[in-house]
Amino acid sequence: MRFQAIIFDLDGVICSTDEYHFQAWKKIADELDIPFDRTINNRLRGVSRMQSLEIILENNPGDPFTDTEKQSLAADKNEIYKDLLSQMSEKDLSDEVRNTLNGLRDMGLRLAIGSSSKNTPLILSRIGLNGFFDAVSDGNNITHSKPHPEVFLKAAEMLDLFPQNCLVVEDAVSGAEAGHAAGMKVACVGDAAQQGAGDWNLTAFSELVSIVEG
Ligand code: B16
Ligand code: MG
Repeated sequence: MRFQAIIFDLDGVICSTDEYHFQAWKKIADELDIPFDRTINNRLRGVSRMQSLEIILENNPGDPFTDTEKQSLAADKNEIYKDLLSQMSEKDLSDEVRNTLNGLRDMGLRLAIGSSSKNTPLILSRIGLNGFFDAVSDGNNITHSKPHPEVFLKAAEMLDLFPQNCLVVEDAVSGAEAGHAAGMKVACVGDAAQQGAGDWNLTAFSELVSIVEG
């Protein structure tokens, strides 16, 4: 087999929480009269909460915000986002993703999460994947978010594997850059696949099986 482990991004790969990030930021931007659309939203994929806010504020027509005001806006966004997450259940894990994850595990691969999100534990428990992964590296154990490779290097370290034996799966261009900077091959889905950012650009999650078979 071509790899010993797969490190999955969470938002936009395992589940569609990327849409909830968009809705929550949209509400904050609308309240501030700042233009925000799905094209700008694609730049927020994989980057931290505070960096996402900075990207949104590039279009702020008014006076600059203080650091305290920015912290408060990010906290407000997270409350809206967590409210949206509270509606999630095991039904939000698609059959395709569930079956593919189980198939990859049956093939002997180790499976990990590499996400910039501090809400990773909450999301994994809502979709019924708490305890499923062999390692979880997320926004709570990193100091640099994607495109920095830290989150993926920490996941490989937790698995006790060399980076070159790990495949990253990403929906964000910043995440694909992070995987490559970590010395890993990258398979992309969604926006990053459309941008051609991966070594493989998938149209279906289940294509991962043939990639690892080589
Ligand atoms: P939080 P991923 C990332 O998760 C999201 O793509 C990105 O939009 C978000 O800003 C970031 O997590 C931080 O999320 O506010 O929950 O800590 O795609 O790396 O799984
Ligand atoms: Mg993502």
